[in-house]
Amino acid sequence: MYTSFEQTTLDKIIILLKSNQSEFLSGEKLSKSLALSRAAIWKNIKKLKSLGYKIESRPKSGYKLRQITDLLVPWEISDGLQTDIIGRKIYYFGTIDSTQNFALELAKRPHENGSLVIADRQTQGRGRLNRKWVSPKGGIWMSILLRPNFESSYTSLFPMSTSLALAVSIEKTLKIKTELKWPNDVTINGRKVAGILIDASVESNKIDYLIIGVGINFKINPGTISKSIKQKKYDIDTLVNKNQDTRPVELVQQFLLELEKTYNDIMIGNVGTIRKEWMKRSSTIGKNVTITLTTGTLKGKVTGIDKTGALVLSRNGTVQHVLAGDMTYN
Ligand code: BT5
Repeated sequence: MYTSFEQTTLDKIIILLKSNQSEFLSGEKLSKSLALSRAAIWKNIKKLKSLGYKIESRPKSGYKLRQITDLLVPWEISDGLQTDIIGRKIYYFGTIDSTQNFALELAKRPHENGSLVIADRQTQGRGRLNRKWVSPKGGIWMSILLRPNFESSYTSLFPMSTSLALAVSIEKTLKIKTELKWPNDVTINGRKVAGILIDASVESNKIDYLIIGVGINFKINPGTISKSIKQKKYDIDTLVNKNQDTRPVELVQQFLLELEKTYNDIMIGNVGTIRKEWMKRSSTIGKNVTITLTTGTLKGKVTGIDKTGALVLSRNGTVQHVLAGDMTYN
């Protein structure tokens, strides 16, 4: 059973406090504007403080907002969001098993499209092929449900377009240059800062829905993550260090906007731009690689990525297009 965090009183109080930041807002004014008792206002202020808002209260003057929260509560994401479809409906959880699982439940409701599921922490975050995705507090763990009416072959474009949208939004909001590693990694100096997982449901060769899962190590301790992955050493990094005071909300808003832009590009057949921008940021082109497939391994030199998002591999004078797999640099 899922209980998403829906609280309309809290966002109303925040809106009022935000628009009165130069003065104290009296409890009486708040209670009149929201038709709530003074006690109810006080209870909600307490709840907001527990969510990380810094609100000063003075007995005779009222309340004043000093600092907003770092948590990705829905009303902070919506405040200034510029998208048309993506993230217009938000489900927020403090802790969840996996945002991907909740989005899979949402997909059963035909009217849900563009919905965003986001959590502070996941207990069973997953990567591709059911691998474990470690998701402590401080990261951005989210899934987006989309219903593109595309042919199923378009599915392979989404790891490319999503990782590009993420790299661009990180550049724009945090001024950090990242590299893209095929098929789905975003790295800094070769260390993974984000991963993407696409779950697709296809019916009669058409995409019924896509769930785009995005895990971003926004402000995490890389050591804690590598310790809990019981496999060979994995290079992991964080976008923001623990003593940096950067909020994740701007990155989320920018990412949703960039994702919508690439989505629109795919819709109008403008995959060329996505491919070009992806290649510009890629750390994969020109490398000698080994690709592990479910059926075995392939070795070769990467010469590019094609217009379907497949990796173009040159080996012993032949050219091969690889749609999915795990890649390591030789
Ligand atoms: C991915 O898989 O990179 C896709 C990750 C998608 C996670 C998001 S979070 C929101 C949504 N809800 C979910 O449950 N999942 C999605 P893959 O390429 O298979 O990489 C998985 C491998 O990365 C693991 O086997 C570990 O070695 C490593 N790993 C696990 N947690 C990590 C982390 N936080 N940062 C970097 N690497 C990690």
